[in-house]
Amino acid sequence: MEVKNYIDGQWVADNLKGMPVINPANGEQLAIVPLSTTHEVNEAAIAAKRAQKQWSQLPAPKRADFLYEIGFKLKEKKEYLAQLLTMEMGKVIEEARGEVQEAIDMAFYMAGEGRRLFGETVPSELANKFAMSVRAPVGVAGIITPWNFPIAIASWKAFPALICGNTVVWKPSNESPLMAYELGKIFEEVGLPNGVVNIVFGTGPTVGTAMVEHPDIRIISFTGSNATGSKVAELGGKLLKKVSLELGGKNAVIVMDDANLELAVEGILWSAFGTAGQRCTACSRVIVQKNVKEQVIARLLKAMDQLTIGDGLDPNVKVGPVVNKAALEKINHYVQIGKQQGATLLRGGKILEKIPFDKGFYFEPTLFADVTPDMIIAQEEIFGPVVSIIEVDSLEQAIEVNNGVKFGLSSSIFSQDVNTIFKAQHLLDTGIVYVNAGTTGAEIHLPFGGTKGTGNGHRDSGQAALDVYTEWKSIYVDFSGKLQRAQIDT
Ligand code: UN1
Repeated sequence: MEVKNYIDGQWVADNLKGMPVINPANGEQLAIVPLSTTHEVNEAAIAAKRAQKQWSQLPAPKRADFLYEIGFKLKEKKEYLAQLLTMEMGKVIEEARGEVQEAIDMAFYMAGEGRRLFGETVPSELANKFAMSVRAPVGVAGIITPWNFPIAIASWKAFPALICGNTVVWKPSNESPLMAYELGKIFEEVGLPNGVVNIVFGTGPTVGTAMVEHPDIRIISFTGSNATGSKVAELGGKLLKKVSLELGGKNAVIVMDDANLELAVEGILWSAFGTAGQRCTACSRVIVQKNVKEQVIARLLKAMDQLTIGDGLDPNVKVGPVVNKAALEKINHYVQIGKQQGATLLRGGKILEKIPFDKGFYFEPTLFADVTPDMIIAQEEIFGPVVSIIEVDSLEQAIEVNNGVKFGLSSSIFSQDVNTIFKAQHLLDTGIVYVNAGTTGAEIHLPFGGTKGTGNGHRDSGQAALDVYTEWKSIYVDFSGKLQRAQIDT
């Protein structure tokens, strides 16, 4: 398969260098992805700018019609897309289906916004004067999406951008270009006008930077690493662009003495080892109250021993490969640091190198105990199937440990006590809090994002996404027939 750029309604990739796309489960080459230059970014931005005039003038319910059609197509192709998604980035097929469903949900949710996009009407302080606010598109939106949720996160960004009247230049990750390619084909099939969405494949330093620098791209929405995110913010900030960032996490499940331990362990397992731990929302710390620590560990180990590792296309497999060799090495590096700093390795901790794992990128589900809150493995994002057990005495201490990291994406507490639960949800400093569920599983109609180092105050998803892709316009209509001076002639 040869993946091409989609610019102004044409599939193009002439004279561009290509890069192989590898199935992380078995090392097979799936496709070649073009490595575009600033030239392609410029072409895409010009096309998007040209298309934006007409697109924004189309009534929002008509823009919504395209999103409904996109949703129907995604539904029709759900199984095909899910299989391809598993092949290109490794998550197990059940989760891949869930991810495509997330994109379907977002298409229909944002299509519904076509008949809402609420602004405000307020009384004016002056007689015979009308005051209201409406949402106006920002213009051309540049979206930069990661490989771990290649179709869901693209939908979180592109669909609200479109319904709000923006056009899009999209740089997908080089690790997961096939979802972008397929989504591009869907845009074409539903007859989205040329230039409304443009897809440019390539590297962050070249394509990403050119997007942030391009004068016609007025907003950048980025999901990815903190290192890249802060570069985007720096450059975008200097150019006075709107920049929406969704970065790392160091998410914890808190298990209190009174928790349903069976449920807690299920929640930990699902949120720690789902997508092989490569979610921003993955649980990588278990903060457990002293009295139940040994029980939690024993149950976790038993459950971990039953996890089948392998190619995610096999429906019995629960943990797939990680995305590539560099990811394997990074995870391994953190495991070595954990050991050096005195954490006790209870399970896993190794790269799987023997047949049938030798051609892919597999890391054993890993559990550390005796981890203290300040250890590197309890502070930095590992982005792999590695969990650390941290013991605490009280709820207060649990919250302190939870909040004592630079990130603030997701947190979770297992308890049966209403006071404990409400106190925790109030004090946990994260953008998402789960009660009696793991740290993953966000639904598309609530804001998604986090505090502190997880971002810069913006949110994907829900109504909050509309704030990213619109400017507020306040409109005053004076029908008094005379000059009325606000704050003076009252
Ligand atoms: C991510 O972790 O990068 O809540 C996105 C979840 C998914 C989305 C995760 N719905 O885990």
